Amino acid sequence: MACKRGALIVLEGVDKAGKTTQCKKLVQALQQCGRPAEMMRFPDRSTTIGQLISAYLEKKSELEDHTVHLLFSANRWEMVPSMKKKLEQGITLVVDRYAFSGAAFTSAKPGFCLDWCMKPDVGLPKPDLVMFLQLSPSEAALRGQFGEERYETSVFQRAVQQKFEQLMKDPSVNWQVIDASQNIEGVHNNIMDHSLNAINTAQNQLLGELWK
Ligand code: FDM
Repeated sequence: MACKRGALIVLEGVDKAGKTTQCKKLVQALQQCGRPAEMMRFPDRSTTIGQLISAYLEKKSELEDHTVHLLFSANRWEMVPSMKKKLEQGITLVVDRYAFSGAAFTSAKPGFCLDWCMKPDVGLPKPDLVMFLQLSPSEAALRGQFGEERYETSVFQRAVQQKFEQLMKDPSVNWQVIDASQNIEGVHNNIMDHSLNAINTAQNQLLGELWK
């Protein structure tokens, strides 16, 4: 490795937990302390596959459940070459949702098991750190109404939360649970501490393969 690699850092959590706000703050704070960092999000709605997913989420189109699951995974795989390149260049990637959302959301649908849902993402770049922003359904409700997109109902979000809890039992992934009920700065400080640790550790390690 010519230079020290960047870390792959993922934020997961149920709706209203503040993932996007925290991803943005983290990238800014890392850049301000001289650590190159960029934000990514999945689904990446800018690609051809991402546009199919976006239309589905906005309920403008219907897709069979297995099909859309595989499209979400393909949307991650299509970004792998550029992700690897950036990590090799020493850029830390802060990612808003990843394969864990993929497995949790589809397996919350009737007739899907977690194991099947994880399979298409086996071998993706393995995050050095996955932070789960924890927020109880009652606290989430205090943050306002759900939006209009598919999956944005409290019943479905509770099922998703249970699937995330199952995924978090996997010791091969560096999970950290963050209390998202604190104020924005409190959550940010917590996230920043974990991220700086992960960046320092990752620079001396090879990038792993997820769920392999
Ligand atoms: N989602 C997201 C999935 O169902 N599978 C996936 O692999 C990913 C990455 O898409 F409801 C769901 C989760 C959420 C929606 O919403 C994307 P945001 O607001 O763009 O994160």
